[in-house]
Amino acid sequence: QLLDPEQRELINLHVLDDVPSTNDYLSARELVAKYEVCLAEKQSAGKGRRGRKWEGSYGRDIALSVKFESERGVSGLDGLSLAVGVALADSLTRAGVEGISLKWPNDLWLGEKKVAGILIELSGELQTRCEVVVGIGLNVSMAEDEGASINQPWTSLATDGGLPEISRNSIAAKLIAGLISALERFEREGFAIFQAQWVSLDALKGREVFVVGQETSGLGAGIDAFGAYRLETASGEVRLNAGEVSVRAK
Ligand code: BT5
Repeated sequence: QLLDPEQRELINLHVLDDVPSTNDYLSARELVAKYEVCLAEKQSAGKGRRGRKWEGSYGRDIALSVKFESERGVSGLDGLSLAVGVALADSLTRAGVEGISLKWPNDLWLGEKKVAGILIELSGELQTRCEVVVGIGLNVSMAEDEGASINQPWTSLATDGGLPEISRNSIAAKLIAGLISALERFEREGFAIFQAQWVSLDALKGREVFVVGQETSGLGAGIDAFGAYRLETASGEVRLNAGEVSVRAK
Protein backbone atom coordinates (compact mmCIF):
# COMPACT_ATOMS: atom_id res chain seq x y z
CA GLN A 1 0.00 0.00 0.00
CA LEU A 2 1.39 3.39 -0.97
CA LEU A 3 -0.28 5.39 1.80
CA ASP A 4 -2.25 4.26 4.79
CA PRO A 5 -6.01 4.67 4.26
CA GLU A 6 -6.45 7.25 7.03
CA GLN A 7 -3.81 9.46 5.48
CA ARG A 8 -5.15 8.86 1.98
CA GLU A 9 -8.44 10.49 3.02
CA LEU A 10 -6.63 13.72 3.87
CA ILE A 11 -5.01 14.03 0.45
CA ASN A 12 -6.08 15.14 -3.01
CA LEU A 13 -3.31 14.07 -5.37
CA HIS A 14 -2.42 15.75 -8.69
CA VAL A 15 0.08 13.92 -10.88
CA LEU A 16 1.17 16.08 -13.81
CA ASP A 17 3.42 15.60 -16.77
CA ASP A 18 5.11 18.92 -17.46
CA VAL A 19 4.32 22.03 -15.42
CA PRO A 20 6.21 25.29 -14.84
CA SER A 21 6.29 24.85 -11.04
CA THR A 22 4.38 22.48 -8.76
CA ASN A 23 4.33 25.21 -6.08
CA ASP A 24 2.72 27.71 -8.46
CA TYR A 25 0.29 25.07 -9.71
CA LEU A 26 -1.04 24.48 -6.20
CA SER A 27 -0.94 28.15 -5.20
CA ALA A 28 -3.53 28.86 -7.87
CA ARG A 29 -5.90 26.06 -6.75
CA GLU A 30 -8.53 25.82 -4.06
CA LEU A 31 -8.19 23.29 -1.28
CA VAL A 32 -10.51 20.37 -1.99
CA ALA A 33 -9.00 18.09 0.66
CA LYS A 34 -7.03 18.98 3.78
CA TYR A 35 -3.84 18.59 1.75
CA GLU A 36 -3.51 19.18 -1.98
CA VAL A 37 -0.47 17.23 -3.15
CA CYS A 38 1.19 17.69 -6.53
CA LEU A 39 3.87 15.61 -8.24
CA ALA A 40 5.27 16.36 -11.69
CA GLU A 41 7.39 14.35 -14.09
CA LYS A 42 9.11 17.59 -15.02
CA GLN A 43 9.10 21.27 -14.11
CA SER A 44 10.01 23.79 -16.78
CA ALA A 45 10.45 26.71 -14.35
CA GLY A 46 11.20 25.17 -10.95
CA LYS A 47 11.84 27.81 -8.30
CA GLY A 48 14.36 28.07 -5.50
CA ARG A 49 14.30 30.80 -2.87
CA ARG A 50 14.75 34.50 -3.70
CA GLY A 51 14.29 34.12 -7.44
CA ARG A 52 16.82 31.31 -7.82
CA LYS A 53 16.15 28.44 -10.19
CA TRP A 54 15.60 24.78 -9.40
CA GLU A 55 16.83 22.42 -12.12
CA GLY A 56 15.32 19.04 -12.85
CA SER A 57 15.10 16.42 -15.54
CA TYR A 58 12.17 14.47 -16.92
CA GLY A 59 11.36 11.42 -14.79
CA ARG A 60 14.65 11.60 -12.88
CA ASP A 61 13.88 13.91 -10.03
CA ILE A 62 11.00 14.36 -7.63
CA ALA A 63 9.16 17.69 -7.72
CA LEU A 64 6.62 17.57 -4.94
CA SER A 65 4.41 20.25 -3.43
CA VAL A 66 1.84 20.16 -0.66
CA LYS A 67 -0.67 22.92 0.01
CA PHE A 68 -2.71 23.27 3.20
CA GLU A 69 -4.23 25.82 5.53
CA SER A 70 -2.61 26.50 8.88
CA GLU A 71 -4.28 28.01 11.92
CA ARG A 72 -0.85 28.97 13.30
CA GLY A 73 -0.58 32.07 11.09
CA VAL A 74 2.58 33.09 9.26
CA SER A 75 4.30 34.01 12.53
CA GLY A 76 3.64 30.56 13.99
CA LEU A 77 5.39 28.75 11.16
CA ASP A 78 9.01 29.58 12.00
CA GLY A 79 11.03 26.43 11.67
CA LEU A 80 8.56 24.70 9.35
CA SER A 81 11.20 24.24 6.65
CA LEU A 82 13.53 22.67 9.25
CA ALA A 83 10.78 20.28 10.35
CA VAL A 84 10.18 19.38 6.70
CA GLY A 85 13.92 18.70 6.35
CA VAL A 86 13.79 16.32 9.32
CA ALA A 87 10.78 14.51 7.82
CA LEU A 88 12.52 14.10 4.46
CA ALA A 89 15.78 12.92 6.00
CA ASP A 90 13.85 10.45 8.10
CA SER A 91 11.85 9.04 5.16
CA LEU A 92 14.96 8.71 3.00
CA THR A 93 16.95 7.02 5.76
CA ARG A 94 14.12 4.55 6.39
CA ALA A 95 14.06 3.85 2.65
CA GLY A 96 17.70 2.74 2.93
CA VAL A 97 19.50 5.89 1.75
CA GLU A 98 22.81 6.30 3.55
CA GLY A 99 24.54 9.52 4.52
CA ILE A 100 21.77 12.14 4.55
CA SER A 101 22.42 15.29 6.58
CA LEU A 102 20.74 18.68 6.89
CA LYS A 103 22.45 21.90 5.88
CA TRP A 104 20.85 24.92 7.49
CA PRO A 105 18.44 26.33 6.60
CA ASN A 106 16.76 24.27 3.91
CA ASP A 107 19.04 21.85 2.10
CA LEU A 108 19.50 18.09 2.30
CA TRP A 109 23.03 16.89 1.70
CA LEU A 110 24.46 13.55 0.72
CA GLY A 111 28.10 13.70 1.68
CA GLU A 112 29.06 17.31 0.98
CA LYS A 113 26.66 17.77 -1.92
CA LYS A 114 23.13 19.10 -2.23
CA VAL A 115 20.60 16.39 -3.06
CA ALA A 116 17.35 18.20 -2.20
CA GLY A 117 15.99 21.65 -1.43
CA ILE A 118 12.89 22.97 0.29
CA LEU A 119 10.89 26.07 -0.65
CA ILE A 120 8.04 27.20 1.60
CA GLU A 121 5.64 29.91 0.45
CA LEU A 122 3.17 31.51 2.86
CA SER A 123 0.30 33.88 2.35
CA GLY A 124 -2.38 35.20 4.67
CA GLU A 125 -2.63 36.38 8.24
CA LEU A 126 0.26 36.75 10.67
CA GLN A 127 -1.58 35.37 13.70
CA THR A 128 -4.49 33.34 12.38
CA ARG A 129 -5.27 31.49 9.20
CA CYS A 130 -2.76 31.30 6.38
CA GLU A 131 -2.08 29.23 3.30
CA VAL A 132 1.10 27.22 3.08
CA VAL A 133 2.74 25.65 0.05
CA VAL A 134 5.65 23.35 0.84
CA GLY A 135 7.82 22.49 -2.18
CA ILE A 136 10.47 19.81 -2.34
CA GLY A 137 12.91 19.11 -5.13
CA LEU A 138 14.92 15.89 -4.86
CA ASN A 139 17.46 14.48 -7.30
CA VAL A 140 16.76 10.79 -7.73
CA SER A 141 18.83 9.74 -10.74
CA MET A 142 19.69 12.94 -12.59
CA ALA A 143 22.67 12.47 -14.89
CA GLU A 144 25.66 14.72 -14.46
CA ASP A 145 25.18 16.65 -17.72
CA GLU A 146 21.52 17.32 -16.87
CA GLY A 147 22.64 19.40 -13.91
CA ALA A 148 25.43 21.15 -15.76
CA SER A 149 24.01 24.59 -14.97
CA ILE A 150 23.73 23.99 -11.21
CA ASN A 151 26.25 26.37 -9.66
CA GLN A 152 27.10 24.38 -6.54
CA PRO A 153 28.13 20.78 -5.78
CA TRP A 154 25.11 18.49 -6.17
CA THR A 155 24.37 14.81 -6.34
CA SER A 156 21.51 12.34 -6.63
CA LEU A 157 20.24 9.41 -4.57
CA ALA A 158 21.35 6.98 -7.26
CA THR A 159 24.90 8.39 -7.40
CA ASP A 160 25.78 8.79 -3.73
CA GLY A 161 22.94 7.31 -1.66
CA GLY A 162 24.08 3.69 -1.72
CA LEU A 163 20.95 2.61 -3.65
CA PRO A 164 21.71 2.68 -7.39
CA GLU A 165 18.45 0.91 -8.33
CA ILE A 166 16.26 3.21 -6.29
CA SER A 167 12.51 3.31 -7.15
CA ARG A 168 11.32 6.85 -7.72
CA ASN A 169 7.65 5.93 -7.14
CA SER A 170 8.32 4.25 -3.87
CA ILE A 171 10.47 7.15 -2.65
CA ALA A 172 7.75 9.64 -3.65
CA ALA A 173 5.10 7.69 -1.72
CA LYS A 174 7.34 7.53 1.36
CA LEU A 175 8.12 11.24 1.19
CA ILE A 176 4.42 12.12 0.99
CA ALA A 177 3.56 9.87 3.94
CA GLY A 178 6.40 11.21 6.10
CA LEU A 179 5.70 14.79 5.14
CA ILE A 180 1.96 14.69 5.90
CA SER A 181 2.56 13.17 9.30
CA ALA A 182 5.22 15.81 10.09
CA LEU A 183 2.87 18.61 8.96
CA GLU A 184 0.13 17.26 11.24
CA ARG A 185 2.54 17.17 14.19
CA PHE A 186 3.90 20.64 13.43
CA GLU A 187 0.38 22.12 13.29
CA ARG A 188 -0.41 20.65 16.72
CA GLU A 189 2.89 21.09 18.51
CA GLY A 190 5.11 23.54 16.64
CA PHE A 191 8.80 23.32 15.87
CA ALA A 192 10.43 22.50 19.22
CA ILE A 193 9.66 18.76 19.01
CA PHE A 194 11.81 18.54 15.86
CA GLN A 195 14.82 20.37 17.31
CA ALA A 196 16.76 17.42 18.75
CA GLN A 197 16.42 15.34 15.61
CA TRP A 198 17.47 18.27 13.46
CA VAL A 199 20.60 18.78 15.59
CA SER A 200 21.50 15.09 15.22
CA LEU A 201 21.44 15.52 11.42
CA ASP A 202 23.32 18.85 11.34
CA ALA A 203 25.85 18.81 8.48
CA LEU A 204 27.80 21.76 9.91
CA LYS A 205 28.12 20.63 13.51
CA GLY A 206 31.55 21.44 14.94
CA ARG A 207 32.76 22.77 11.63
CA GLU A 208 34.05 26.19 10.71
CA VAL A 209 31.18 28.06 9.12
CA PHE A 210 31.05 31.55 7.68
CA VAL A 211 28.10 33.74 6.98
CA VAL A 212 27.94 34.68 3.33
CA GLY A 213 28.12 38.44 2.82
CA GLN A 214 29.28 39.09 6.39
CA GLU A 215 32.51 38.98 8.34
CA THR A 216 31.12 36.55 10.91
CA SER A 217 32.48 33.05 11.17
CA GLY A 218 32.43 30.41 13.88
CA LEU A 219 31.87 26.79 14.74
CA GLY A 220 28.52 25.26 13.84
CA ALA A 221 26.59 24.42 17.01
CA GLY A 222 23.12 23.35 15.89
CA ILE A 223 19.88 25.27 16.23
CA ASP A 224 17.84 26.72 19.07
CA ALA A 225 14.18 25.92 19.84
CA PHE A 226 13.06 28.47 17.22
CA GLY A 227 15.25 27.13 14.42
CA ALA A 228 17.90 29.87 14.51
CA TYR A 229 21.40 28.53 13.74
CA ARG A 230 23.96 28.85 16.54
CA LEU A 231 27.56 29.75 15.80
CA GLU A 232 30.29 29.72 18.41
CA THR A 233 32.53 32.66 17.60
CA ALA A 234 35.62 34.06 19.32
CA SER A 235 33.41 36.74 20.89
CA GLY A 236 30.56 34.46 22.02
CA GLU A 237 27.51 32.87 20.48
CA VAL A 238 25.84 34.33 17.41
CA ARG A 239 22.37 33.22 16.25
CA LEU A 240 21.36 33.33 12.61
CA ASN A 241 17.68 33.59 11.73
CA ALA A 242 16.32 31.56 8.86
CA GLY A 243 15.89 33.49 5.66
CA GLU A 244 18.42 36.21 6.47
CA VAL A 245 21.72 34.58 5.73
CA SER A 246 23.18 31.39 4.44
CA VAL A 247 26.10 29.44 5.77
CA ARG A 248 28.69 27.30 4.10
CA ALA A 249 31.37 25.02 5.37
CA LYS A 250 34.79 26.62 4.86
C1 BT5 B 1 15.95 25.50 -2.83
O1 BT5 B 1 16.20 26.83 -3.06
O2 BT5 B 1 16.79 24.68 -2.59
C2 BT5 B 1 14.48 25.13 -2.92
C3 BT5 B 1 14.19 24.23 -4.09
C4 BT5 B 1 12.74 23.82 -4.12
C5 BT5 B 1 12.37 23.13 -5.40
C6 BT5 B 1 10.97 22.58 -5.36
S1 BT5 B 1 10.64 21.49 -6.67
C7 BT5 B 1 8.96 21.45 -6.25
C8 BT5 B 1 8.58 22.88 -5.87
N1 BT5 B 1 8.19 23.67 -7.02
C9 BT5 B 1 9.04 24.68 -7.25
O3 BT5 B 1 8.95 25.51 -8.19
N2 BT5 B 1 10.03 24.66 -6.33
C10 BT5 B 1 9.84 23.59 -5.37
P1 BT5 B 1 17.58 27.57 -2.78
O4 BT5 B 1 18.02 27.29 -1.38
O5 BT5 B 1 17.35 28.96 -3.21
O6 BT5 B 1 18.58 26.83 -3.73
C11 BT5 B 1 18.64 27.11 -5.11
C12 BT5 B 1 20.04 26.73 -5.56
O7 BT5 B 1 20.19 25.29 -5.53
C13 BT5 B 1 20.35 27.10 -6.99
O8 BT5 B 1 20.82 28.43 -7.07
C14 BT5 B 1 21.43 26.09 -7.36
O9 BT5 B 1 22.68 26.48 -6.86
C15 BT5 B 1 21.01 24.85 -6.58
N3 BT5 B 1 20.23 23.90 -7.39
C16 BT5 B 1 19.35 24.13 -8.40
N4 BT5 B 1 18.83 22.98 -8.85
C17 BT5 B 1 19.40 21.99 -8.11
C18 BT5 B 1 19.28 20.57 -8.11
N5 BT5 B 1 18.47 19.91 -8.92
N6 BT5 B 1 20.04 19.89 -7.20
C19 BT5 B 1 20.88 20.51 -6.35
N7 BT5 B 1 21.03 21.84 -6.32
C20 BT5 B 1 20.30 22.57 -7.19
